[in-house]
Amino acid sequence: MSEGRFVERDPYAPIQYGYQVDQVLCSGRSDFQEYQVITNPFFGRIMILDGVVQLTERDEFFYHEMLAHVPLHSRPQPENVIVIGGGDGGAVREVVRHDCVKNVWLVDIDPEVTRLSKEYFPGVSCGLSDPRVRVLHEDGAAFLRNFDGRADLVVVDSTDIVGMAKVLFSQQFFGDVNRVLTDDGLFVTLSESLHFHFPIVRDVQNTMRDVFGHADLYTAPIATYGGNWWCFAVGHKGRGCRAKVRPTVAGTRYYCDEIHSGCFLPDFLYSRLMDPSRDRF
Ligand code: AG3
Repeated sequence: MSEGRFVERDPYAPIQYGYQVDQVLCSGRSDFQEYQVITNPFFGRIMILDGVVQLTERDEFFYHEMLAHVPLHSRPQPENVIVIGGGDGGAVREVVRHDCVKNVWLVDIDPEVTRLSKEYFPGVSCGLSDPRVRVLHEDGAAFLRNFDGRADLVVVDSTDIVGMAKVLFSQQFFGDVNRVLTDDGLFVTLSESLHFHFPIVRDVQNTMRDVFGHADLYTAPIATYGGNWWCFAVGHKGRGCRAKVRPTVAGTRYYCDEIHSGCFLPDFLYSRLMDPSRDRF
């Protein structure tokens, strides 16, 4: 970071985003990754891990709301939720808006992310103090392998699909998720951008189909993630999450009935995505 400017090192994007830096609030290295918290006049505070923007005060809620509320509103009474990654607490903040949820396990390998979020992003980390939430700093893949309960929803909120996050997109990890899910359970994970990462999005769909039997895809506009047309991949055992079965919980700023029904990829685009001879729409 030099001369008041941060240029993102996005692993897969064909363009690079640059941000004006007003202040560097902190910068260092945890046991797992480099981190920075900076301020920008437009986005507010920004958390950066290994040179990639993870969240900004301005647009984080689009991502976190969509990650949690699309799957949760598709079930009458989800009770047990596991979030892998997401140590900042943004996804958990949305999960705990659901009164029916009884237990949330947040499993992020890096305690530093949680510490940074508590210190610099109180509006993101606030859900972590909810009594239903257990925060564990350990390997998420190992946690799932050893988990002996069942979950109605497993969410992966990781960094991009490189380095230590890669295992969270493997057939083997998906298999462990599948074992933990109830028969009507759902698995949701980030799946990069349709503009920039077409084959990656397809690969995740194919792996999900193999493991869970069914896969689906919904999207949301995220200002700060490369490609912007951001994907959420859903693995399920027969009943997906297209139908919303409960009124919207209080407190959302983006998610609502219209967004739920409009966020899934239309069939004509989905079939192009899944056509193995294509690498773009
Ligand atoms: N998890 C998704 C980060 C993806 C960032 N990618 C990028 N900027 N190219 C973020 C964690 C927030 N809870």
